[in-house]
Amino acid sequence: MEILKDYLSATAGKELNAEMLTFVANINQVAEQSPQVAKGIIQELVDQRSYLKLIASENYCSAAVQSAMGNLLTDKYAEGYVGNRFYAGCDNVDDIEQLACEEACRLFGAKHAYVQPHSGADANLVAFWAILRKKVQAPIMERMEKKNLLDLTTEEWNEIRAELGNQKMLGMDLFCGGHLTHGYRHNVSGQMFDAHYYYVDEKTGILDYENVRQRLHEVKPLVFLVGFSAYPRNIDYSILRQYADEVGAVMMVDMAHFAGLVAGGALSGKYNPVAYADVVTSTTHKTLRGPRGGLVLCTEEYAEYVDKGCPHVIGGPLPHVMAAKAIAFKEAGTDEFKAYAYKIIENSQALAAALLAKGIDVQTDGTDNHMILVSVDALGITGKQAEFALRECGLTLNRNTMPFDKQGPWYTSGLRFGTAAVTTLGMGVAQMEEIADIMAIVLKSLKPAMTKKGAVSKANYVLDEGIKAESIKRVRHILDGFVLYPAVDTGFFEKYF
Ligand code: DSN
Repeated sequence: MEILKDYLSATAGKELNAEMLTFVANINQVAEQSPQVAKGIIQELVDQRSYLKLIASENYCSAAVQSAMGNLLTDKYAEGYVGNRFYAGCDNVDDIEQLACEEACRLFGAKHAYVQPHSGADANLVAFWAILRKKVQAPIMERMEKKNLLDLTTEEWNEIRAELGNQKMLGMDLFCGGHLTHGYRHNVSGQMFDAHYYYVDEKTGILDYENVRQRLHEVKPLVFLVGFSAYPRNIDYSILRQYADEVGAVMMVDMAHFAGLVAGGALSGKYNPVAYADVVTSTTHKTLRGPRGGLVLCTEEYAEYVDKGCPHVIGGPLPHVMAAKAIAFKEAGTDEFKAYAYKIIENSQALAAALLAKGIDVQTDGTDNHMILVSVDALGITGKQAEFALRECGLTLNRNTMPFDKQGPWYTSGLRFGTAAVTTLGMGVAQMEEIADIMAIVLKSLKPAMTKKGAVSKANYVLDEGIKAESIKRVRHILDGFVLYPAVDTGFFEKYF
């Protein structure tokens, strides 16, 4: 393909557009091997520019983060950790990983950081295993006066395995906003641990601290897991730390969703989990706006165990992604990012308030973070119908279970959405009010379809064509003012694919 050559000749003598040139060069290389893949990349950009990205767990990372990820660092194996590798030639990866760890510690005020996990789920597994090894395996080994697992007899080994598999975890119930990896039976975490749950208040949807304390005293877990993937309110980690100490539990917080709000200082003091937890896990691509990946922060007590994440739990680290994490952590330490973190919350509160004013059932009557939960139950539709209809109307978000949801995790009664991505695009309160208006009109107009057998469908729906056309027009009008990666002209590629 002649894409790069054509671009260079079309722009000869004109001012350099470095971002477009980089994009063209990358697409040119990809297209030479696979035009289909190149087409998919461009189409994804076209689509992301055409829909309002309201998925609470997504964002748009910087061009620098993307460039750090897309290079020859991917070719290097680096099992082990900085200075302790199972492969030769890791000097540069050592430097990059060390830098990323230092940036993460600086950003979050953490004692120790581990930047290898490939995802938030991996980060949680690394953390679980570190806690189990430190709190269960190490004391038994000491009693047995053994230093190496390979020196154990079969009986000793089985004793340790049985003890490791006999530990309790207390986490937030999945339907109340917890995550699959917080002990849900279908997830390995629910099989690794004897998992127990705490719940939000059925009426208010807000965490009931006294109930959490009671559950801690009933269960007496090894791991007290705090954090969520669908909860719109602040959590006071200082109180939960006291409760954890009352029963001697290890306090672990999964801040995957709100790490960017912590990094930017919008969640601070008692709302900053890093100051209180023993171990904190996160993703790096949600509000934190970095590459897709995971992160573990911990006290010195767990550092040597967490550092063994690879090879004990996960496979070879991704050096290119660690490089991108180093960039993202640095970006998140800037004043610009701080303003961004506050703006995310201002926008989500404006969106929630506007929806409430239009009679939409916003859970907990608002939000303290980037996320809004809405129940569509009273509208006579399911979350699945609402999600699909809104997507047809130009809004991308996801259905979500509500606390004590009667529709189950497939159809659900609710929606979850957030403002991290649209805030990155530069949108503000005026756009949130416009989005709320579009959403409310679509949701209120939606009717469930009937099945062939005459029952009310939970999946299919009737969407008024006029409302759909008008919503798309309004969405595109908003997006026209906030173009994603504006330096890139996707129209240039039309003739090639
Ligand atoms: N996929 C992430 C989320 O959307 O919250 C976590 O699983």
